[in-house]
Amino acid sequence: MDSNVIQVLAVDPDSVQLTYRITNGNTNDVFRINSTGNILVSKRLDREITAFYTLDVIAIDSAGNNGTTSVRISLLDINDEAPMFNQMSYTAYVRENSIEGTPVLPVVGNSTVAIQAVDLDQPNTINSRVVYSLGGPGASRFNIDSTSGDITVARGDW
Ligand SMILES: [Ca+2]
Ligand SMILES: [Ca+2]
Ligand SMILES: [Ca+2]
Repeated sequence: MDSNVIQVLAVDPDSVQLTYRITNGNTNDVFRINSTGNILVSKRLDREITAFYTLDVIAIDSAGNNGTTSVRISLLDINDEAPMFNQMSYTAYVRENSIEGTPVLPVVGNSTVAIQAVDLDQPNTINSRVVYSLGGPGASRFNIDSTSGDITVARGDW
């Protein structure tokens, strides 16, 4: 925390001591500005909640005259979100004489559902890419598409 984001500097020909304030855009007070115009992180940032900030910053001299600027801050993603499945568990039914490649379709009520996990990190980056695999007893009897999550029967010789 308290890492320096940016320094804003205002110049005033007839005043040495300026006061800086963030007047707008500082959602949840995640940033603060110090007496030298440095904008610091003061709370934990989360790109998955707020990815961009536009701060209005004001510099005030001893007579109350002021100047304003705006500071745009973009949060760069880190891989801090885990994939989450759309169901806590899945149930599927497969006939015992099913041949290799038969789809294994989980059912909820009367309809089939796709096995799918979402990862809230930045879309279309490695940070949000989900790779599916199977584990546990009997996993060798089935194949899963690592990209789509679709499960099929691997061998029919039950
Ligand atoms: Ca996050
Ligand atoms: Ca992730
Ligand atoms: Ca993230």
